[in-house]
Amino acid sequence: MALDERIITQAIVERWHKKFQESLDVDVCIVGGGPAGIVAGYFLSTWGHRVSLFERKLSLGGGMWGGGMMFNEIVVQEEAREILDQFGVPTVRFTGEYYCADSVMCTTTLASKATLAGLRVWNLMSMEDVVMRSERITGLVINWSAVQIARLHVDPLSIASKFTVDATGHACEVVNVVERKVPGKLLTPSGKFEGEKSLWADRAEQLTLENTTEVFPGLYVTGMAANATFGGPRMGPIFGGMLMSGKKVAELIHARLGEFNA
Ligand code: 48F
Repeated sequence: MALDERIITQAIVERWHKKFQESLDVDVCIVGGGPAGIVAGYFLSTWGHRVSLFERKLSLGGGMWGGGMMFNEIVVQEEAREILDQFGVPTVRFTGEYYCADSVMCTTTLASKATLAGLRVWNLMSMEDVVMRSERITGLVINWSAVQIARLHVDPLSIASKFTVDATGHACEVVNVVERKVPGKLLTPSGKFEGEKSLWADRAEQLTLENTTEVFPGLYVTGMAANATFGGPRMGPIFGGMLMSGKKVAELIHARLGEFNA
C-alpha cells in the first residue's frame, strides 16, 4: 500500500477534533496527571462519569516516575497496597507494612488502566484559569502548555464541568487561581491558602486523606495539593496517601454527581 501523508494528517486532525468536541462539557475536569489525579480519573471513569484530565507535560505520572531522588522505586504502606493490587501493579513487601513497587511499572500501569477505563487525557494542555458563576466553579480555562512556556499572547479556550479537581501537586495551581481571583473565600479554616509545611511522612499521609475535600464550591483538592492547601506537611517518596486521596476524591465526587443528576 502506498501511504498518503495527507490521509495521515487528516486522520489525526479529524479524530482529535471529534474527541475534543465530545469533551466540551464533562462531569469532571481533573487538572494534573500525577498519581492522585490518575487514580481519581480511573475510579470516576470506571463508575461511568465523563472525565477529562489536563496534564501540562507530555506524559502522565507527575512525581511518580522518579521514585525518591531518581531511585526509581516507590514505597506504599499496607492500607494503600490494595489500590495497587486493584490496578494489577506488583508490589513486594520490604519489611513490616512497607511495600515497594517499581516506579516506572507503577506509573505506566496506572496511566494505562485509567485511559482504558475511559479517562480522556489532554496532555500538553495547561489550566490557566477557571470559569466561575455566582462563586461556583463551572469549568476550566485551558491553553497549550507550549503557548504558556513561550509566553505567547494567545487567548485560551474553555471547558464546562460539573466538578473540578486540583491534582497539581505542590503547586496547587487551581486553588491559587481561586485565591487570587476571590481572596479569602477558600473553605479552609482561615479562608486562605495555607501552604505546605516541611517533611513529616506519617502526619502528612494521614492529613492527605483528611484534607481531600471540597475547597471552594465545585472545586476539590487531592494529593499533595490537598495538603499544601490546608497547611499540611510534605511526605516525601511514600505514595500511599496519593493513591488513597485520588480514590477518596473520586468517591466524594461520585456521591455529589448522584445528587447533581437526580
Ligand atoms: O506532582 P504530582 O505527582 O502530584 P500528586 O499526584 O503527587 C505528588 C507526588 O508526586 C510527590 C509527593 C508525594 O509522594 O509529594 O510529589 O499530588 O503531579 C502533578 C501534575 O500536575 C501537573 C504537573 O505537570 C504534574 O504532572 N500540573 C501542574 N500544574 C498544572 C498541571 C496545570 N496548570 N495544568 C495542567 N497540569
